[in-house]
Amino acid sequence: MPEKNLPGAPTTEPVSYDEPTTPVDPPAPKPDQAGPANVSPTGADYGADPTTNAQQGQRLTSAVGIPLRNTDHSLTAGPRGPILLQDQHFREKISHFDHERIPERVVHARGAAAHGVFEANGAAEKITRAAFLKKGVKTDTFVRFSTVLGSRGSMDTARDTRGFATKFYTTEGNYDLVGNNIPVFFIQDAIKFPDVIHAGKPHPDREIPQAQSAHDTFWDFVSLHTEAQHHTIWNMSDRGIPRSYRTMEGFGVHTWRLVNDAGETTLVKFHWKPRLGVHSTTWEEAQIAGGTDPDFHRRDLAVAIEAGAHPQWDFGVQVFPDTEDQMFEGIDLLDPTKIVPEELAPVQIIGTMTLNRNPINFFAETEQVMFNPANLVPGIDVTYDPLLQGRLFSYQDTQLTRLGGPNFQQIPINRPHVPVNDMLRDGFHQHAVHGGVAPYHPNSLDANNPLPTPPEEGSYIEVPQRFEAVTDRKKAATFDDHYSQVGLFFRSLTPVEQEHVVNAYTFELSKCWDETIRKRQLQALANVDATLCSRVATGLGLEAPSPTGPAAGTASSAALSQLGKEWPVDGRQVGIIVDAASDLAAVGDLRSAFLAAGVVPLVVAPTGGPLGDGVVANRTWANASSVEFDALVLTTTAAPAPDALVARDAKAGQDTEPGVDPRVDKLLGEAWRHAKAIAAVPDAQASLLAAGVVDGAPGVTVGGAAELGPAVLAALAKHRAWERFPTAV
Ligand code: HDE
Repeated sequence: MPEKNLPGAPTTEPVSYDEPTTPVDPPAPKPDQAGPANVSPTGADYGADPTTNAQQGQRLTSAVGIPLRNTDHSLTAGPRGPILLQDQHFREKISHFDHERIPERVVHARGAAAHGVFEANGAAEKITRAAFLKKGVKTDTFVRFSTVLGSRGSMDTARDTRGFATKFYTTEGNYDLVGNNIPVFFIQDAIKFPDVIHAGKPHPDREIPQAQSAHDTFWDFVSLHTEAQHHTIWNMSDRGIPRSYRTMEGFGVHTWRLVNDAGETTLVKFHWKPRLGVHSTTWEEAQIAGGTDPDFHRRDLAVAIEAGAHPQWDFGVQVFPDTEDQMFEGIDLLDPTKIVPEELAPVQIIGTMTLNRNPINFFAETEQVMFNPANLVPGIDVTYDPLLQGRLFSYQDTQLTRLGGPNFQQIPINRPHVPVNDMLRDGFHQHAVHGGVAPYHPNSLDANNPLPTPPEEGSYIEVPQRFEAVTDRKKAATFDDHYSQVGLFFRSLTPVEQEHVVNAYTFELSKCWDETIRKRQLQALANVDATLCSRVATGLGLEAPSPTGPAAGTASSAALSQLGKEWPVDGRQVGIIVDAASDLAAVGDLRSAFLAAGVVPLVVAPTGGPLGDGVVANRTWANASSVEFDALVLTTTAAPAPDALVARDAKAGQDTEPGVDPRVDKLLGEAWRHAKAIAAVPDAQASLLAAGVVDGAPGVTVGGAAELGPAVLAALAKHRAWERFPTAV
């Protein structure tokens, strides 16, 4: 290398350079204006879909792809020596584990989810231009059901409101309908949300009770904020303890505004109507399930979908004219503590959703999914319900902490199923490798990309609204009636449902230590319904106060009761109790009959294992719990050996009575108390009686094996035999 060409080197001879003889185009101003290719310089495909970047290949690697020889032993100085700091595999594995948990949702922490498909029937085409509501359009959905108050590990069957949040992956982007199984809310203004949640969550000193409303702070809040009384009576009803996520209604709660192609607007309330009907557990059943199977609802949903009993909901709207005052039949449509009875505005079905696929990974999908009522597609707009207005801020905001930064929309479950071209950049956990130099608008360097969509080509347009108002902190007088619809709800229930409401209030208030709270809540009940108040007061041993407001009305709404119809039995579970004396061939036939009807038969035997005639024990008498079954069939006496009985009774100084094994006795006794169908072969009649089951009572059948299947299916279609229990009214 001649030294003369080095810059700054002393030169003794003139330096010669090669000059270009032909002019060339200047290079592109910046090569990074082009989007980066997804292919490595050596031609390896990095994979366009990051979900495939995990678990590729068969061999264990580190997070950066280094093949590992061993993940069972850390690198130590000798077999009994200390672990070396240089063990990168150890540090990476433990450090990642240390950070595996993210904050749980501040509310609705406990949930379960499933994928599905929504198909529109076209009935909404006249009132909305939303593409996913056009006739025959099928849209992917992801639904997360949840409780509100409990922590992530709390029991499913707590008395609580249930979340019913649906993400529609439409061709116009994601639309989230973030609803509940109760059509009204505790409060009328979003600014009260932290207050009601602080009151409902466990007490801050000892952090108890978990996932319950039966405590002082909750009842302190709802008795002081009488607007909460409507939501509270729904909680105290059977709606607060659903049998299954599959048997819950869903409600959008707020009034929403739909816009059609002509720009005309309509107000609507959204409803999900379960094809399986609305069903609940009994209170005792909910409590037993909370102990024996805290995952009761989560398991039920997953098992039903796995078994092919895909739950379905019809999606409907109540429709109201978009008048200036946004009132309908005297009801302020902007007040989220009010329903519009279905008699005044029927629910019109606009499509059907089927949940047909369980998530592959709970954390990646169910935990990381985010919903936001502000994710709206063209054709759906908001109203000025003050609760909704606050929600439009809260959901985007909460994810910053929960999902750790502003890029949560890039998480696979949250991504839309359409192309995205935003100008959001950088931030924690950025997964996109954005090309170009001009993430601003307008620009000339990227040819003004991305281009806005003109309104006539389908961009989102906020409905123009005129305002003339004086700012203040107060609610409209039309929000003031806190009682009449609470009474409407109570009056619309059947006597047995009313009995459950009375029992729930009595139980919950009896758990309040402070008598002032109990009395204040009784005062609210006096304003709702005199009978309800006096029955709860009797249970609490307190005086029933007189109403302080206007006299209760007399109207009722049939749609508010859960009972009185027959529904499909898909995915219900029947326990068939057997032992060595059972006719196993008949049991096999019974199983087949149940399976053919879409019902899951579970054989409950003294021990596990194959029993003969192709019948296998699914549960044992010891590990089965009555709450797993919607009905029981007893195919044997299930009596303990006579010797044991005689010995027991002799010890107690009694004559020997027919007995039933205590484990089976418990199953039958609970099924009886929970109003479930019970069937038995004639030989087992004495065992039924011994367990306290009344032969011939509603929902109880004794008969030949061929009769039992149809009898149980008929009883299951009614959900429960509530007639077994006399009510106080
Ligand atoms: Fe929510 N709510 N909410 N809520 N909500 C959340 O968002 C909030 C309300 C509902 O499965 C949070 O991502 C405010 C009504 C469901 O991921 C949070 C107010 C209704 C879910 C939040 C309400 C709901 C949430 C917590 C009063 C029924 C679970 C985690 C204005 C129409 C969604 C999250 C899921 C979750 C705020 C009231 C339904 C904190 C401020 C009314 C189903 O953002």
